[in-house]
Amino acid sequence: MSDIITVVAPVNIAVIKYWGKRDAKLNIPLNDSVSGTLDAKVMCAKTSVCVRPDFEEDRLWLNGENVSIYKENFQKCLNKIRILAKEQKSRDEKFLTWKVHICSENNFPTAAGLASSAAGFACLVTALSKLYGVQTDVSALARLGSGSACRSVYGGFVRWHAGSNPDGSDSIAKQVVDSSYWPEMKVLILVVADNKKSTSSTKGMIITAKTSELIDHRCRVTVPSRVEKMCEAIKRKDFPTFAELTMKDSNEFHAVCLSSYPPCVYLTDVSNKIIEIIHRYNEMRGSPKVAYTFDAGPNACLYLLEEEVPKVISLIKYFFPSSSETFIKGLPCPDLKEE
Ligand code: 2P0
Repeated sequence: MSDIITVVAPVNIAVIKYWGKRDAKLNIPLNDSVSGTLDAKVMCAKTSVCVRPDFEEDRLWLNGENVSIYKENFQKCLNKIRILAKEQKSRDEKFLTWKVHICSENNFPTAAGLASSAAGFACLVTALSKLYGVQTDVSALARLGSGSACRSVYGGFVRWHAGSNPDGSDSIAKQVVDSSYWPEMKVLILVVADNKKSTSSTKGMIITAKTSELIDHRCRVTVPSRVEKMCEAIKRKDFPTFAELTMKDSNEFHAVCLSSYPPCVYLTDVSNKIIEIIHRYNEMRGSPKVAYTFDAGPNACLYLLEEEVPKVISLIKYFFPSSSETFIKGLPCPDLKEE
């Protein structure tokens, strides 16, 4: 006898960034963040989970490679779900003693600043919750694996509320608008480099929290007002305001990273060139038509309305003639689904 559940989860790209933790064990962030969820057909993780009485140990495969499941973030998710299943008596005791096998793959570069852990953990906890039959806020479970994963459990635009409870019970994601609300909104990913980044987000956040003199100002002053303005701009479908807030937040996030000691440097000359090109393009057009944002890596995510897509692709091709295969087009995505 066996039970197999397969789930697909999309990547999300933050427009107001998460950076820094109030509680590192529970992945409770210092600030709220907001993201758009991409079309799972374009960039997604796919995870299958299975329990069987004859499995001898819990095991995990990532992109075809057998890796240790005993990493802290996997254990946090798995243990929490097994505890919930026991408390809720959602499965019989025998089932809970069986070992689980987990198989996950991405259809995009892993750990290159393209939010692979977000999609991966959103998938993992959704699949495990179904397998074990637990009733809970899946975004809070995903957060235990990787903070930004809590935003990937919903489509459209999503806000992760930092919350104030010490146990993280109110540190959950909520949908701002669903994927059908602003269908003209598109995302282009420009893959500048698909190799693994030098400082992981988890490590970078620790360095920043310990050493940056700017992070406190960001979390107390800039982000709280920016998050409210961003949610309003999304609800109003006000692209110029959305774009300005997105670019300012990306720039401030990277300034905070650079203010860490040693500095966390994620942008490259090509990233900076893209920033310059987008500003020149927006100036020429008289108002923001494209917004760039960069995560903990050099790849650019461009938010823009559908009518701008061909023009912006031509623009990028003009400045980077060999870049034809580096575009990934993303679209707003419906909620996470089981296959
Ligand atoms: C974000 N990033 O809001 C920000 C912007 C990267 C830059 O969330 O330690 O992989 O697992 O909670 O979620 C990446 O951080 O970090 C991230 P952990 P995570 O998307």
